[in-house]
Formats: sequence, C-alpha cells, structure tokens
Amino acid sequence: MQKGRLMTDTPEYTPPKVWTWETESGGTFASINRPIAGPTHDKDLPVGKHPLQLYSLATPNGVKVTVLLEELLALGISDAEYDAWLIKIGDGDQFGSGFVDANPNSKIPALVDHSFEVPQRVFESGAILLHLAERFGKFMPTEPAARAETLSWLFWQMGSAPYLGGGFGHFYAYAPEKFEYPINRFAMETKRQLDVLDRRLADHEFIAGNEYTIADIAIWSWYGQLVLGRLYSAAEFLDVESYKNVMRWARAIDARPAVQRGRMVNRTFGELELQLHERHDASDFETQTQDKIGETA
Ligand SMILES: N[C@@H](CCC(=O)N[C@@H](CS)C(=O)NCC(=O)O)C(=O)O
Repeated sequence: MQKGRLMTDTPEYTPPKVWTWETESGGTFASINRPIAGPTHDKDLPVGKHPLQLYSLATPNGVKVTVLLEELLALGISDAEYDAWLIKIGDGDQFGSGFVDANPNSKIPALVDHSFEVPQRVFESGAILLHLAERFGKFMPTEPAARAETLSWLFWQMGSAPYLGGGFGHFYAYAPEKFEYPINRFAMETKRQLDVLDRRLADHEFIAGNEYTIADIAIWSWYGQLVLGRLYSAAEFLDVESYKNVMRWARAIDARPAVQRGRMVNRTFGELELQLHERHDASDFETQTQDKIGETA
C-alpha cells in the first residue's frame, strides 16, 4: 500500500465549498437520483373499483403493504380489497404529478384511501401499515403495553432499514465500485441490527411478543428477506445462518400464504409465475401472473 493512502485506489476527494449537481454519481439507480423534489411530468394516477388504491412496487417497502393487505383479506375482511398499480421507479413514474400528489416524497409505496368523504393519501410504509391495522383492528394490539412494544419495533424498522438499504445494500451491491470503508461501516451496523433481532427473537415467538403484528411484517420485509438470501446476494457475506432465531422467525413468516401472495404483487423481477404486475381482484393470482399473460414489464 502507498504511504498516506488507505484501503482504496480512488484519488483523494476534496469537497468543494458548495456542492453542485453536475455529474451522475454512477452506479445502479444513478439516473433517477436528483437533488430536487417535485414532479417532472404531468400524469394522473389510475383509480380502480376498490376504496383502497395502492401505487407501489415489490421492493421491501412495497411488500410490507401488500403482505398486510393479503393478511387482512385472509381473515375475511372484504373491505381490505384493493387495486395495486405498478409504479416503475426505474422509469421515473414516482415523479409523475399524480404520484407526487399522493406522496410528496416521490417514493413507493403510496396509498389513497377513498373510503373518506375526500380521498386521503397515506405515504411512508410505516404510516400505511398503522393506518390499515387501526382501520381494520388487526395486527396491532390494543392493550397499551403490547401496543407500545409493537410501535417501538415498527419505528425501529423505519429508522434502521435505511442503514441496511441505503448504506449496506447501496455500497455492497449498487455503487459503481467496491469501497472498503463504507462496506465495512454498514456491514458492521447491519450485523449489529441482526443481533438486536436475534436476541429479541431468542425468547419471543414474534417481534412484539407472542402475537404476529405489523412490526413483524415491516421487519420481515427487510431483515427476513435479507436472511432468506433475497437482498443484495449478501447472505453468505453477512453469515446470516449464525442468527438462528432470526432464521427461524423468517422461515415461519415466509411460509404464510398471505405473505407468499403479498410478495407477488407489483413484482417485476424473478420467476414469471411469481410476478403479478397489477392486482385488482383476488382471482388475479390465478389468472394474471406474467407466465399466464406473457407481457414484459
Ligand atoms: N421511508 C420510505 C422509503 C420508501 C423508499 O425508499 N422507496 C423506494 C423503493 S424501496 C423508492 O421509491 N425509491 C425511488 C426513488 O428514490 O426515486 C417508506 O418506508 O415508505
């Protein structure tokens, strides 16, 4: 190693006095990243026949909502029927004017609930989970102590996952080069978070206690799918099998039929029979998957 240089061959970078947006940063998703908010083009959102209109994609944040909706429907709550429309974030659909009206933050998932006199938007996946769980009185304990525990873990997920996705996942899988410093920093934090979960799940069946709640749904969509080898091809690198309690919990949730259906909705990657680009009816799982309708995303 050259004297005075650490860990990487990248020339030393001195930040300018004022940052300006001049070049694409490179790496996956560089073309959709911008330093400004607001719409780039006019486009209304479609509206289907159900009160709940979801605009999303089957990333971990998107899957949280479709898993909850499928769980509600599995309990026989027909008012949880929904239309799920595909938002292709790689194509910039999140910057259309209608989507920005539904979520000023231009990120999936966004829900518009038409069961109010004036349709109400709900954005941020944690807020959507809470909105639906409270509206239907399921997957959210009402007893104060259990409710506080569930909320604590739900907010833990919302605060922690950006280190996993935006930190570890970005630098391990998407950045234009492998930089040792950020990969080390975020692998360490991701493993610390997995250990937090592993210790909790050592003596609790589910995250908030002995009941399956929206905290499990939120955390499973990220950390469950990570240990099941579905995120960033990082299972071996992070030695996920060593988190035995997380593995047990992740596999148990993965086996739930509603979870399997929720994962398929707005999915544009992987096996064609698991891709249901749009969902408007329960029968769509049987008739509208990509292997059956043969369209490309
Ligand atoms: N905190 C937000 C994060 C949502 C989010 O990051 N969504 C990503 C996909 S997982 C997205 O839409 N990215 C598009 C973009 O950044 O332009 C939530 O939980 O809803």
